[in-house]
Amino acid sequence: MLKPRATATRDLVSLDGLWRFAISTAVGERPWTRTLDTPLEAAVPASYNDQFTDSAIRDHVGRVWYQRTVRVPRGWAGERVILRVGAATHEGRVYVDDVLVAEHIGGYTPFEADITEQVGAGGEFRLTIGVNNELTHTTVPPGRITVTQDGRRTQTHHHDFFNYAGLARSVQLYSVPSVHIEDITVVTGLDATTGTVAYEVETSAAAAVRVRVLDAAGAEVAAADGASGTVRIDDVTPWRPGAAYLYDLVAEIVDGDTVLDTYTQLFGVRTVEVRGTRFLINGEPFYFTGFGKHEDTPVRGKGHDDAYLVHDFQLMRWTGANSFRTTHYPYAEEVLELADRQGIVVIDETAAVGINLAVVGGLGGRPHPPTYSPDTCNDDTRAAHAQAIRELVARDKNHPSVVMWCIANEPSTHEEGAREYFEPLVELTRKLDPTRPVSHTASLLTTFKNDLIADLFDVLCLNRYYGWYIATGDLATAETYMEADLRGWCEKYTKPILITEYGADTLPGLHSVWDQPWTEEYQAAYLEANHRAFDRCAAVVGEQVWNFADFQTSNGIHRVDGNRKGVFTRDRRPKAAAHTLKARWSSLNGRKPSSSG
Ligand code: BDP
Repeated sequence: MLKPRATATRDLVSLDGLWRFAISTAVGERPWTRTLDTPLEAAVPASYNDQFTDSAIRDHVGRVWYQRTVRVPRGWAGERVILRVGAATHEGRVYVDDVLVAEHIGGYTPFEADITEQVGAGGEFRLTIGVNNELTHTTVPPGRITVTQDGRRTQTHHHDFFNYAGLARSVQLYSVPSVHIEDITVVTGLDATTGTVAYEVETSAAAAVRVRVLDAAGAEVAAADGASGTVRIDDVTPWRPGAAYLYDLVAEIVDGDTVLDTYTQLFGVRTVEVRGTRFLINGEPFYFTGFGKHEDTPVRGKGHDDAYLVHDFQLMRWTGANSFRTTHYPYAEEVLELADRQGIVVIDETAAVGINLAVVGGLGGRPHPPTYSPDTCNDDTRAAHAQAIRELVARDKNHPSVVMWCIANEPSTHEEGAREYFEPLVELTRKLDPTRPVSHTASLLTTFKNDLIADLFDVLCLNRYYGWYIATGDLATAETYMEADLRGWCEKYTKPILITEYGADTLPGLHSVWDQPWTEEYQAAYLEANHRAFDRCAAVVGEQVWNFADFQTSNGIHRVDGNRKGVFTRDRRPKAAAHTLKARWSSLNGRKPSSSG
């Protein structure tokens, strides 16, 4: 799926700004058929929850309505008019005047509607988008709605981050010519100093296609005729972690000398491969340093914000981080584009977080409902999960920064049904993209002894909290547990191990000379104890701390104004641990610590 761009044959209009806004209980039936009768306006892009002071809005479970008037540019006669919603969390319905033009399930991937038949160049229309934040056992992520004694509906789910909802990414209107490019896929290879670029251009109707490859200076380095093929770039400059280099693939639909449509797809030439216990980028072993993150900022919630994006990348670079995981859902496309340009390595995750009812039983393994059953995660959940994978790969397949798919965070992997649930999803991911490794992350409840699915995946991604949820405050024990855990996996599998989460809640300004959880010193010492264990295991190919910054959660007794495992505060000030990471990571430069055993 192409990201809309203004090109010589396409125009793009942003519909961001203030929209009329109401929750469903505040307006009558079929509110799209008239001007929304509401005193409220909400900013787009942003989650709506924290924009208002009314808890009935913040905690609303169900649909909300956004509306604005849109004028189609007068020069668009004869063009196709497409409306694109960057994300409607978790389900969206789009109306142009009285007509339903699009419906989409899944809160973090874009969707479009061709509204050419409903609108006219120069004309105005009423655009209404209904967004529903409900999570059920057949959505991704899953959740459950219950009704309180006084009749209020409440939402529960098996992830800790706040269920921010609304239109958190841009809404855009764009034009394309009647015969146009619908999609482009680029797969690159490296053959010594030559880059290979296999490309495929999909068009809306049979048409003559030509492509040109331009280097970063704009010089043409390859060209070909035809909608698919392979071109070669001599003396290629590969895309490397920390040293990004991007080429343009200029695709054109031509009729003789006339260019009917043109779209430029950026790409980088790089390879990714898992060999034995190593993770190779361009044939060289890569050691991940970085974070699990969230799209989370005050007031905006999960709303995309370019200033935070730039600042977060600056801070990551400052710590010496070379990578992050899009925990726990696909991030805005702008994030991946900046990662492409800055050479930051990305593990791209679906929104499948919390496919796990064993967490209800806790670490003590108390009885809990089965995760995989007709009444819990079932065939419909898996179908929604499959669709989430399809949409993720369709959107992000061309980003050189994306080196691995992560199809689920901390699912239940030891219960009956886990293998039946995951095997087809792994197969699907590999079919959609044979070039990238596939992973999921394993929670503390998944051990090398009880796990039923690890062999299906390429990399063992472990989320481990020794010294926090286990051996709390006892870092000596935590270190031995961590090491024993790693050794267990190493003995069973010949696969790279990536620590995708480890972290400790920390209140900035709280200090102690002793190993006291919640203090800044403890967070730093916790990380160091874990690092010592990682460095003793040769199969460890990287470490991503949980979390980059403090983030908002649902209310809960072990959360103080959110999850405080951030190395930075929610307003991006460093805790002491940021300096600990900077000292370790700055010198590594993508290589494994030399002391490694
Ligand atoms: C992990 C989850 C992550 C949580 C974290 C925590 O993957 O989303 O925020 O635990 O408890 O299990 O801090």
